[in-house]
Amino acid sequence: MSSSLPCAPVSPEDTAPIRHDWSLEEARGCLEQPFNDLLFAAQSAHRAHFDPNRIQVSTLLSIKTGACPEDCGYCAQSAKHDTGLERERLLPVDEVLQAARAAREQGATRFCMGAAWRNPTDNNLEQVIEMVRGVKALGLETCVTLGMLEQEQAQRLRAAGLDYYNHNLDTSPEFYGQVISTRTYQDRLQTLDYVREAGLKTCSGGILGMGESRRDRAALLCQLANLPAHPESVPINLLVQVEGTPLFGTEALDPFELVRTIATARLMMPASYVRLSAGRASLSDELQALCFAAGANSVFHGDRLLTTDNAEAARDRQLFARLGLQPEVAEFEGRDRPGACHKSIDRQTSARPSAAGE
Ligand code: SAM
Ligand code: DTB
Ligand code: SF4
Repeated sequence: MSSSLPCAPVSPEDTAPIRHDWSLEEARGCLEQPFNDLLFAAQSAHRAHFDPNRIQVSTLLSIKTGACPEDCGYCAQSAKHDTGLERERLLPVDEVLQAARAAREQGATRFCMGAAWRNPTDNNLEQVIEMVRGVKALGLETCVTLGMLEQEQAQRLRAAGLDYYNHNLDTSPEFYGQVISTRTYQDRLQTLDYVREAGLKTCSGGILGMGESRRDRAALLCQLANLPAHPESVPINLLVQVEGTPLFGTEALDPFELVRTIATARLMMPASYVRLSAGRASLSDELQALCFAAGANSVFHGDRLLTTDNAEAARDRQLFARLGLQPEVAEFEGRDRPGACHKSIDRQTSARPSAAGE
């Protein structure tokens, strides 16, 4: 049937608008709708802002492992839990650069460095800045996750050329106190403010499967989507249960809840990368494919995460090939290399001055 209406081009903002006024009821409504309706809506939003067959690939390295003073109930690295983890000092810069070179050879475009700190000292920061400079010089995007920052520390990282800062809200404000007692939700939001105001890109998401409710998952997504700018990258971690942590033995999450949460994150933050993050090693290929169909378009690639195993790199390569997923290609000096394709970046650089959160 033909329509008499003029056929106007549809912009991504029309089909999948960027909003910052999500109510908890709306978020829950998205999460709870029939699975097929949710997936259809999420796919439409994904296609409005991205090439759905491209995947962003990051590699993670623990630059300082264990003996963390925080008591996060999920974490192998807290000094408060007996997980048998060996404490390690901050890695030397050349070792980090060697790992970054290997990651680049494996096709990573971003190199993420994680440290088991409550917050970095200024001396720690100086050493991390050296790593950031070295990794950037290899043509990789840089991301670090170092715990809470002071305003000036965020500015120093930006001045050194850091691209992303990872700082997760993890769960809803209401459930947070049941998982972590050594810092508050407000502390996390404050660091996110400093990071954004310093001009860094934000990577912030959460963990599913910690015994939280669907309401908590909806509330986490509301917190992220109602920030002044959407995090450019939203990692959705599935709890990796580590023996010796308080959350070890938590009842496993219904895997469809993971898919639903990814789809809802895609709907609420349509121009952001949604990363299917920790927990992938335990997912079947079919479940991962459902997560990609629901709008996940980024992963950690490489055999290890920080202290636990990731999905094996060889298995990833086979899975991407079977699904026709193309890893994104790195950008240099703000220009796309031939073959690089990212609808959202193209649009943002031509029409919109800042990234996902406008
Ligand atoms: N210490 C810094 C901090 O907490 O911000 C940075 C490192 S910390 C390990 C980074 C993130 O990893 C946490 O915020 C949490 O979301 C995630 N994470 C840690 N342990 C995890 C686990 N066992 N399963 C899933 N995600 C985990
Ligand atoms: C994020 O959201 N997930 C990564 C990264 N940011 C730093 C960490 C996952 C850690 C998984 C448990 C571990 O290996 O210790
Ligand atoms: Fe420390 Fe980060 Fe682990 Fe919490 S999540 S215990 S802050 S390393």
